[in-house]
Amino acid sequence: MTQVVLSEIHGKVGLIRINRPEALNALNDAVVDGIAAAIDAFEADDHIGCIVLTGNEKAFAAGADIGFMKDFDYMHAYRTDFITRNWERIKTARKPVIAAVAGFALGGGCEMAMMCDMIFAADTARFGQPEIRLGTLPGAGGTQRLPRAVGKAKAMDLCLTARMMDAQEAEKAGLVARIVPADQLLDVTLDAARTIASFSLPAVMMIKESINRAFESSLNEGLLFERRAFHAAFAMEDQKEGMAAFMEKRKPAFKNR
Ligand code: DAK
Repeated sequence: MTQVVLSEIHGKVGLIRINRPEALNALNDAVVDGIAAAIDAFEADDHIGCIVLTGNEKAFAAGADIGFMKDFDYMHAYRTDFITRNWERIKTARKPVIAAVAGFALGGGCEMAMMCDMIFAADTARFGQPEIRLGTLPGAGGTQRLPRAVGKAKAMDLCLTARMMDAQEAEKAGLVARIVPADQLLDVTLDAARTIASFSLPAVMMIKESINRAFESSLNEGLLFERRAFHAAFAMEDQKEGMAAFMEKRKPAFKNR
């Protein structure tokens, strides 16, 4: 049987590939369980400092698998906690997760990319929330994360008309961190992930946690959270090492402590 999720280790970076090319990487339970299991493994591995989630050149993921869910009734969706149970694993990852998106990122695929900490897009990437066409709505965060990323006007436009947004528009709107020529997407994303993984992991995690706080709290609460984390960083050996290395004009040797 084909493995619908492949995971590889590239130095200190964990790479997860969604692998259902025949269905444009449509997301079913097996795929999302596989992604969750790969994240579990990379989170538990002290040698991994950053995770990359990608699809193939045609699709990151063209949405939740329509054939899989079309006959669900309310009680089934509610009792099995459809989407939530395994999808939330991306959100709870403490190490950074970068989505490398080429081709389609639609519906649940766009929502999954938005659950990651940032999106690197190939110039072929196309984002959209076309659920309205299916007589339903985004259900994995699209109506909440998209307006936070691109603003209300564009989120309404995308969710209500089902149109797709290309990489340029997505970058201009703030959904995407970088656009990369398609044939370089993985190399550039892995390079950025390697850079992140070369730093002190606890410092990386504190930065991720603090930035995420910006979306969960008032400015003052967020600033207080950041200040506490900053003060706590003085308890880290890596802070002593990082600052000593700067003063001594040498490369720091972080120990993730
Ligand atoms: N599900 C299942 N199969 C899919 C699929 C999908 N989302 N998208 C594509 N495929 C399959 C096609 O059926 C086709 O299979 P075969 O006919 O070859 O067997 C194959 O992938 C290739 O697709 P096409 O032949 O259609 O390829 P084209 O290049 O012509 O078109 C396309 C590409 C992306 C424009 C088109 O495939 C398309 O419109 N796909 C559907 C996109 C879509 O509507 N995505 C949103 C799905 S709904 C929830 C949370 C979240 C969600 C639901 C609930 N809860 C919390 C309850 C999320 C919902 C969604 O994501």
